[in-house]
Amino acid sequence: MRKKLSRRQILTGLSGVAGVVATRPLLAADSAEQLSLEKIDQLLASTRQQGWAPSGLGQRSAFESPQRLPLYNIASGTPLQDLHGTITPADLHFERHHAGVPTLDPDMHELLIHGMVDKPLKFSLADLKRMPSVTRVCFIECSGNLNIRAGEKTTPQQLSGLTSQSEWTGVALSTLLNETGVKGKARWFLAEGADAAVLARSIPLAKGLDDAMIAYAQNGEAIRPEQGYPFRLLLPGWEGNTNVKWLRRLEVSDQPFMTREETSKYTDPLKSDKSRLFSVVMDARSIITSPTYPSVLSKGWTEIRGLAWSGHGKIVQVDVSVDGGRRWQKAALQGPVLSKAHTRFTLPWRWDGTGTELLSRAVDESGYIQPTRRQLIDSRGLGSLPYHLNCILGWQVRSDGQVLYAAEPWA
Ligand SMILES: Nc1nc2c(c(=O)[nH]1)N[C@H]1C(S)=C(S)[C@@H](COP(=O)(O)O)O[C@H]1N2
Ligand SMILES: [Mo]
Repeated sequence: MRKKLSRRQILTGLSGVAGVVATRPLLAADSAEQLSLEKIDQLLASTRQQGWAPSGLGQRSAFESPQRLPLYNIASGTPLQDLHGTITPADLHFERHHAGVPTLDPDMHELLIHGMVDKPLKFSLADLKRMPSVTRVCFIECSGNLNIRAGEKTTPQQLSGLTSQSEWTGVALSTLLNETGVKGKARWFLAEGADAAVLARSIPLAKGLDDAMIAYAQNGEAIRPEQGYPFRLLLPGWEGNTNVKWLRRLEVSDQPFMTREETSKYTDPLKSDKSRLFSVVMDARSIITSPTYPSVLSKGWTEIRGLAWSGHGKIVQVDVSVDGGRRWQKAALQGPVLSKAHTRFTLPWRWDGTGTELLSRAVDESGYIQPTRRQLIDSRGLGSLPYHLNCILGWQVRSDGQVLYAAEPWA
C-alpha cells in the first residue's frame, strides 16, 4: 500500500528527495539517514525563488562549456568526447578555412552559374530560398582528419575532431542546373569560393546532378559564417575540401580544371611514386568517443560509445573489441541509420579493473571494412601529405582506470 503524504511533505518536496535516494541503488550514494538537513535545504533552494524570465536567445547551462579547440593553427575541432547523439551543435561544428572567414552581405552576394550551360544565371540568397527546398542530415569531414603526431594524452577532438554533422537545408544543385540547362558534352564543373583563398575545386557533373546541394541553412537556422554563410556547396560523403564555402561561381565544363587544391594539395601519394588524384569519397571509419582520454574509469558497468560513418552510404555494422583486437562484438547502432551520416554506436561493458585496449571497426553497406593501421600503410604507402587516414584507432585502459590514446608511430 502506498504511504499517504501530508500536504506539508508535498509542498516542501521532502517526499521527492526521499524518493530519489531510495531509487539510487546503481550509485554508491548516501543513504537516507546520511542526508543531512543542510543537504536537503540545499537541494530545495531552487524551489524557493522565481527562475529567470524568457529571453530572446537561449544559452547553455552555466555548468556546461564545450569548446572547439584550435588544431594545427589552421582549423578548429569539434569536441567529439563531449557530445551525444549525432548532430553537432552549429557553434561547435569544426572549422577549416584557408584564408579566414569572410564577411558576406547576403544582399550583395550572388551565385553565378556559367560555362557550358544554355543560359548563364545568377542567384541571390532570396532567389534560392524561393525555390523548392531539400533537407538532409550528413557529415562533413576534412580529409586531413587524423593527427598522426598525437601522443597518449590526446582526446578524440585533438585526434580526429575535423568531422561534424548537421541537418542541412538548401536547393538541390540539379534544380539550378535544370534552370540553366547544361550542354551535352558537359562533364565537370568548377566550384569557387568568395573568400581570400578563392578556393576552387572541379566536381564531376554526375555528383552535381546526384545529391549535391547549395545549402543555406544548418540545423534549422541560417548557415554559420564559419560554415559558408550565406551558402555553400554540400557534397554528401565527399572530402570536406570539395564542400566549397562562401560559394560564388560554378563553371560548367567538359574537363576538370586542375586547380591548386586538386594537384599540389588533396592528392594521395602512393607507394608506386604515383599520386592518387580526385580521391574524394570519404571511406568508412569509426572512433570511440567514450571512454577516452581524459576519462578515468571506475570498475563496473560503463557504456562504450562512439561514432561511425562512411561517404559510400550507410553504416551496417560496428565491431568493438575490449581486449586489444582478439575478440570483436557487434555494437548497437542508434537508429535511424542514415546514408553518409555519423551513426552512434554503443556497447555496454563491465570493466574488471585489468589493463586492456578498446578498438572500434566500421563496416559500410558497400562491404568496405575499416582497415587497421598496418593494412592502410601496406596498401597505400605513406607520402608526405597524409590525407584519408581512416584506420582503426585504439584506446588503452590502464589498471588505475586512466584511459589514453593508444598512440603508435606512423612510419
Ligand atoms: N571557400 C572555401 N571553402 C572551403 C574551405 C576554404 O578555405 N574556403 N575549406 C575547405 C576545407 S579544407 C574543409 S575541410 C571544409 C570545412 O568545412 P567547415 O569549416 O564548415 O567545417 O570546407 C572546405 N571549403
Ligand atoms: Mo579540409
